[in-house]
Amino acid sequence: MEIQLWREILSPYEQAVTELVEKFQHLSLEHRERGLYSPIEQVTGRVKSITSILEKMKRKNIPFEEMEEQVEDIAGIRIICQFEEDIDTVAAIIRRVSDLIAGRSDMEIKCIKDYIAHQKESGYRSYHLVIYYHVETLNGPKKIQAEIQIRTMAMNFWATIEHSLQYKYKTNIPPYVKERLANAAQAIIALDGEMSSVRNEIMNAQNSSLMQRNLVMDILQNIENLYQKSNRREVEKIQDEFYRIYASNDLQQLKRFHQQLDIIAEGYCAQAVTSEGWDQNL
Ligand code: 0O2
Repeated sequence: MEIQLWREILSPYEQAVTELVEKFQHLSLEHRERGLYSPIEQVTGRVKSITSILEKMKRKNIPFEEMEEQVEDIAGIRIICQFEEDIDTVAAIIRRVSDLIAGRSDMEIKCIKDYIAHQKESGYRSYHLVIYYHVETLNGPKKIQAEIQIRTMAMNFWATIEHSLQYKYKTNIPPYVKERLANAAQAIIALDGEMSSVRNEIMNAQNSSLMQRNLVMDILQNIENLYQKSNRREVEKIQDEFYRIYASNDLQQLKRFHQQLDIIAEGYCAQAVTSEGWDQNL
């Protein structure tokens, strides 16, 4: 058997994890920057440890030559959502990205394992997509596999605890602990259901606080721009007015103030262009 150069084998997987985590984090940021609710709460990734790869190969009787095809989760991405409905949204985004540009996409779905519709015997629930992902390496392009796990915060809580117990007890989790875990899994289903039932209220509250944050940032930026171009006294008055409205916690008033400030800023902009024109004509 050839010597296994693990660092070389795993390097493209490390690259894939870094790139994929960044892609999904960017997607989440884009939502927030546009003042939209993001279905992605948190993204993490890891390359499976060598012992964990070897352990899986032993358990599933996988020969070395087939490791990269059969161990599908060497690169693993975990996307945590607030609500169960968000899981479908994220999965749909991944399906769209891989379908939309089929043939040109750097991502292609190999298979889906829906452990939410089909909960595992252990009580584990999560939505898995195994994808093929293209990375550029020093030796040229390489197509590798990555597993994307999508789950709610509550599902993640359960899975994290259960996973650590698997380490403690190996495969022999005592029956009374198994039963407790099964009960906890039921409680997680109920919790996710409860949270979904107040999803609209929670989303509205989150959206308005996000909108307020974006408005405030925009207003402060506008005030700073005005400070460069106009009379200091006038800008001070505008700033005082902003702090007064901000303290009143009235989102509608804040929106109106934002619009007025935009008009003032445009006025200054037009003035600057005209005076530049004058300067050139002189
Ligand atoms: P780690 O530590 O996460 O890297 P399997 O036969 O179940 O081991 P399979 O069929 O190749 O694996 O893929 P599957 O079922 O999609 O599982 C891969 C990963 O899903 C696991 O990785 C876990 O992260 C998670 N998972 C699957 N089943 C369970 C479960 O019952 N409990 C918990 N907590 N997590 C689960 P690994 O291999 O465990 O390693």
